[in-house]
Amino acid sequence: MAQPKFLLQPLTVAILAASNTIMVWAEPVQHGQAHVSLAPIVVTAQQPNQGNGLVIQADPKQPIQPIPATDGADYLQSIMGFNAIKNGGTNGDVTFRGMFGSRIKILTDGTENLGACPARMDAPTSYIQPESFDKITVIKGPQTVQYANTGSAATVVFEREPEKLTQEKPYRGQASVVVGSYGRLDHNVEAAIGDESKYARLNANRSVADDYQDGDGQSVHSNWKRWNADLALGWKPTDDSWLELRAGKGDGEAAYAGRSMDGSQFKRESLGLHAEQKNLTDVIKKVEAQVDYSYNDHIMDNFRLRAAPMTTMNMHGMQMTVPNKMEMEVARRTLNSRLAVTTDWDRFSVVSGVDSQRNTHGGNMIMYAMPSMNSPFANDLKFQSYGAFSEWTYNIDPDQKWVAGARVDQVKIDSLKNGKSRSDSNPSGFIRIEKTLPEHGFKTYAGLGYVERSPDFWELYSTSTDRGVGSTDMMGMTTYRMLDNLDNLNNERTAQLDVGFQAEHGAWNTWASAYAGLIKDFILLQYNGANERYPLARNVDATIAGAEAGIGYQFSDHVQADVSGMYAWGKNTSDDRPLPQIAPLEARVNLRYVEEKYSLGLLWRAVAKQDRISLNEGNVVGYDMNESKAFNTLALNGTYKLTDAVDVSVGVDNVLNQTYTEHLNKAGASMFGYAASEQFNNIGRNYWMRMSMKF
Ligand SMILES: [Cu+2]
Repeated sequence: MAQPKFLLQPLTVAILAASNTIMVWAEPVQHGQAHVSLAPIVVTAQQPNQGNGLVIQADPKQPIQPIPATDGADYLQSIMGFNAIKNGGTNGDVTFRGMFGSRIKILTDGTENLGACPARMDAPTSYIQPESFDKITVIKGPQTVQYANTGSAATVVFEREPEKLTQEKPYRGQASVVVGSYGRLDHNVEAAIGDESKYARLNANRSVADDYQDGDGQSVHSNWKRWNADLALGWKPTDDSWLELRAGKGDGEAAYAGRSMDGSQFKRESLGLHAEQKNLTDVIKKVEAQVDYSYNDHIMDNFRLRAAPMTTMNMHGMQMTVPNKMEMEVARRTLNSRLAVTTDWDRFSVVSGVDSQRNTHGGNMIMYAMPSMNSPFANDLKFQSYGAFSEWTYNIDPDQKWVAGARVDQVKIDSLKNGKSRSDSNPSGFIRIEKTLPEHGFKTYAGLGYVERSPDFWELYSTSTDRGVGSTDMMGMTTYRMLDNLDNLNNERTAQLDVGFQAEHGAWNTWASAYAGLIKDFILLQYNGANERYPLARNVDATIAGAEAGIGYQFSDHVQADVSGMYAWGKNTSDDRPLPQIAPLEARVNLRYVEEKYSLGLLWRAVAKQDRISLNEGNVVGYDMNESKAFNTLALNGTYKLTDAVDVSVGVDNVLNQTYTEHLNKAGASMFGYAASEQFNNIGRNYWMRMSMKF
């Protein structure tokens, strides 16, 4: 990977160091302040928010524990309901309530960037550096239809906001450095300059880490390097108009303990134009339009970040042992567009719009020891969708409202290898009631949603089927690619009930969100062992249910405690067995002491065993290989506010140096000495420090 010289690195450190020195010296001793602002905390639990438990909002510019996130999946795991299928140190693939992949819509500023790897090494979250965003919004369940191809489990939006600079303060920004065990070093800079009517903003970051060690001191193949740089040019000709042109680039490499290859390139190029006009008339409150282009170019191989496995070949009658080097380059070019209009009329607020997604995927294969197996780069699949939606909010009174929405997506998938195609019309919709009892500090909701989705790229591309046209390779293995069988999988249809509440009463706050769903034609993958190169994909019927909940108590102005938990349950009713790849019951206990200048925190994470498994079944990335054991980990954190603008946070994760693996960790690749079905372990005790400065 080409690592650019990161010129900002020494600069950031210098700025931080200099400003600290100045601020510490200049710190006046103040007494009798009318307003006491407490030190920031390391975020380890869901805070009460406006969204009554259905909509979770998080501030990605605050540190989390474990160690501040390097990608979107890391950050999301700090939110109850999320887990991840881990590959190694980074680029995990999130699950939400046991649901995986396209069931979770991951959006950055309203656009979706799927990544290119047929094995999801570059899951959508792997291209997201959370600290470059201002806000993360998670909408649980199928309870919004505002985005193309509705997510049935959740919709996650990483958002940046337009700059609000003035001539008095024509700049704004934040810089942070994370230093941690095992060579972890992150730099993040966000800097904007401009005035009331125009601005330029740069987001740049870099993150590196070496292989970590588990609690037994065993090294795990998990190092990574990545960088991102994004520039936005904004124009606000009037208070109500906003236009932003943005361009970004990034690259990285990551070692995967749980795979037979590593990711040696994760190139991203993106370009976008976003426009917004507010208050067009008394009724038309907002018109938003956006066009986003992205290009992902990913290389995976088995020799750049690890030693290639050896293979014995017969060359001119002689047995020779040679390294079996291979690599694949895969790329996806995406063009998404969206137009949405918000109208307010009497007690109705309506967001309606149209959107489209188009992307083309292609790849090559290079086998160094067997050049006859090489295939040159060629495009293989093309996706197109056009959608229209309308989402209505009807305010019955200030404390009660109905929200409902409907959308339809027209999806067309073309195999560019054989000219076959598939077309689907996918409806989705929801209705929910939200109620507030302000005198009791109580908010609640109940909603019903429905989503129909076409099999996604991975379910079509990275699977086999027992029907259709097969091909036999030189090893004598026959595989059937869905590429040739676009019609073999039915659309997956989910109907789900979502209910929840949030309450604050004196020193107590509590929240819960629960769901129960029926999934018709759930797309399930079955791994049958060595004879099949690709998992078998098929439709089954399923029932799912579960909940996330939390309770917090404020002992005093300074001492808080909370407990939160999550549980997801799924059953494959066609075969009368559990749905696979569902993380077990988990609870997190937080104790926090917050003072004006500093805070101290303790996070205890207790995870139960998972015995509801379905052997050798799973999704594109992971499958159940055994029941998993319970474990718990302890983490400590602290912050210190040097000035209003500069704070330091420190953490010790896995304080007791436990050796443990999580249910969803992938099996370690055999070349690293793992036995069959032996999962790699999580990181042992590790330390980190983050310094951040706002300017
Ligand atoms: Cu890959």
